[in-house]
Amino acid sequence: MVKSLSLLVGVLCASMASAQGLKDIYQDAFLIGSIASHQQLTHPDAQTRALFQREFNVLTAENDMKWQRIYPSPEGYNFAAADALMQQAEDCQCQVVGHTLIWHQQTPDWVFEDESGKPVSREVLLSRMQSHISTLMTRYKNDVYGWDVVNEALNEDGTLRDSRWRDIIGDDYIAQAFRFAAEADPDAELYYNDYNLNAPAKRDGAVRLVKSLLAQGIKVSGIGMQAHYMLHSPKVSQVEASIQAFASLGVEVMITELDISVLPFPKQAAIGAEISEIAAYAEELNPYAKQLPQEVQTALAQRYQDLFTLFYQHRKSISRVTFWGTHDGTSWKNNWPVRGRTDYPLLFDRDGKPKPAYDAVATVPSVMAQ
Ligand code: 9MR
Repeated sequence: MVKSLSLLVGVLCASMASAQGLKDIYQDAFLIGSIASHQQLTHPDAQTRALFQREFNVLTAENDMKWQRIYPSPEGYNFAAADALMQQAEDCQCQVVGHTLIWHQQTPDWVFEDESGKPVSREVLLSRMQSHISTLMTRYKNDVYGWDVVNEALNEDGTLRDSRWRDIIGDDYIAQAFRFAAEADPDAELYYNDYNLNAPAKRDGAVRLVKSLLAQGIKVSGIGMQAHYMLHSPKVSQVEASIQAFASLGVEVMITELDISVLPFPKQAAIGAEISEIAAYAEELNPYAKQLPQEVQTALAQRYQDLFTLFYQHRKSISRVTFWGTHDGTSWKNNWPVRGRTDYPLLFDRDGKPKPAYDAVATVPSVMAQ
């Protein structure tokens, strides 16, 4: 009797343990997020659904809320995929982050032009900006708790990037976007999101930018560090310095687009996530086309563990860690900065099975509690 009871307890504990996902393991620390690709939104499969249910408590659309997708032409909006995201989120009891309202990429030319193709005036562009922000934020007021209001507005040296937004409106386009967002949904969290924020010059640029917005009385709730990392860079200490610098502004810090490439980085491409920088394919840039060698798998697990140890140490400042992809097969890293490679940047393999990196991440809180 005693024996069978302890066996039963053992089985129950084991099944409870396997029912625990990262969202449960990190529930006292920060939200754990994933993205939903177009395919996953429009043709949701049981495996992805199960993964969302078990592992994550916050979702972001990978592409389907970007201007080009949701408002491709002046004829009107296409909300189908974004609406599907809200449904998926409800199914997995996940919260939703809106990505992204204002970006220099993926915004159709018509937004900046009049009917004859000439650039519109500052007033016209501001009014289009306001209308777009208000349309999305009003429609998803009850579903989306936080928005990437402005994405990737900085150069690597920390200065403001040239873009059609900036050319036509002026340097205050960022402030205007945040003001419009605060008006559209006063309850929503509003974020500035960018890549390479670990690099000192860009980190300083983000600090200057957000400090200046806050000084003007503009609401900024948090800074999203995208975190498209590699096995050996950036250094954990650099990431930590940025977390500390952003937290000291009094805003939330989020790791918003985490993935770790194991592939060589072509010299001609700028490290980061500038999607226009594509380098030519070469066999030597695709060394693990068939499979990932054990030692690289182990190094990836160690790298994930080191980063999550850091994130967990700074859990008071970090509100969310979102992976940019569910499993390796769907990652954008297979096609950037070189098209057609086989990369292994996430916690789940191409069959949706947890990799050693998953276990490494899952054990951080209990190891640190000892
Ligand atoms: O992962 C996204 C990829 O599928 C798209 O082709 C690309 C362009 O829209 O955007 C990728 O996601 C980017 C994100 O929206 C902003 N930060 C950089 C990400 C990787 O390029």
